[in-house]
Amino acid sequence: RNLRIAVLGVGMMGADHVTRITSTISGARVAVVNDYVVEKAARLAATIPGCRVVEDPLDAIADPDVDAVLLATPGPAHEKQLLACLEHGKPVMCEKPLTTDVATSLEVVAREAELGTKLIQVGFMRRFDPEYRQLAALLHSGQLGRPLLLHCIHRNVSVPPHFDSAMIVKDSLVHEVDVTRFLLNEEISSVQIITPRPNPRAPEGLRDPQIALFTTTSGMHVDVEVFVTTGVAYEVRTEVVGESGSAMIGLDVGLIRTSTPGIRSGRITRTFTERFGQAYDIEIQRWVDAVRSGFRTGNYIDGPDAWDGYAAAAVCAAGVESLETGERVTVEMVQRSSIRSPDDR
Ligand code: ISE
Repeated sequence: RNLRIAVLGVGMMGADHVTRITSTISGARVAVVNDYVVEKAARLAATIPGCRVVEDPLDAIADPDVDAVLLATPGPAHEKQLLACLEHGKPVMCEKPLTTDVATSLEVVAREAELGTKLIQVGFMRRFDPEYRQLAALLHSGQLGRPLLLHCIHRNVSVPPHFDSAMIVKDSLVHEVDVTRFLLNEEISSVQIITPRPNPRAPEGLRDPQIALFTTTSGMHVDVEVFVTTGVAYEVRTEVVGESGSAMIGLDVGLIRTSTPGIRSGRITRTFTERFGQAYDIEIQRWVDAVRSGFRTGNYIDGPDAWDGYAAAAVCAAGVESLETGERVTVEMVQRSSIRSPDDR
């Protein structure tokens, strides 16, 4: 039987997932949609056979005709909704962030551990992007030697009007936090954010661009340029420098060379839904497959888990602190071994 999914929050990302599940993903359908703007949910539901609106997100989670939940609501709503998913035993794909602060992220991790079953996957989609997977495979094959450095660029055309300087850390830089942990396989131990002269085109008061410096536990260095108001293109590049070689992704997206001497030009994506469309497709298909077999095997996720969401929150909290002081800030995290499941007792 097809997995019956409730999609909570049908803004840009949620609506994109509804289309994806309806037209690309096999083995699942959108059974319920919910949004705090009820009319928006109703308009969308009317276009999908067998889909209905449930007005209260907690009722949507508890609904007996919902097998799994896709959370694309604003970050501040996640904590309550994730805890409800755990309470009702519903597998959930949670768009980042897990929650908006460290304490509540840890609370979610601990509550899930008490259940003894991982129900929560976090939507760090770059881990599913074919280019990132190639980069990870190359690095992990040892062909670059041991990694020393990561250089990253993360540029957006624009951001919504409510986007503030801390959101550049928590919503945008968070992806490089996860990429660092995924590629280097280590926790980030300190963060420093440098704020150069802001882009005059950025809204008043927005510290954009920002330069972030991470140190990992074994002393590797990561630098990131995050610049979210370029007005030009969506550009995400990552270069790994190892002891015996380097490799970069994000440069040659549909590259076209023109015949003009000295000019290299190419086609570049404008949005993250376009650049990472394939990553989202792979992410959601694998999640659906995992959840469907999970009802037999007890394993409902295939990707980053609640701990990855918590670690990202801890690094971003240090980043936001550094944004205020300009100093390097140590990341405060509990030991993973302190999170106990019933099996450990
Ligand atoms: C957005 O929320 C995302 O997740 C995108 O991947 C990122 O590029 C953008 O900066 C964020 O606002």
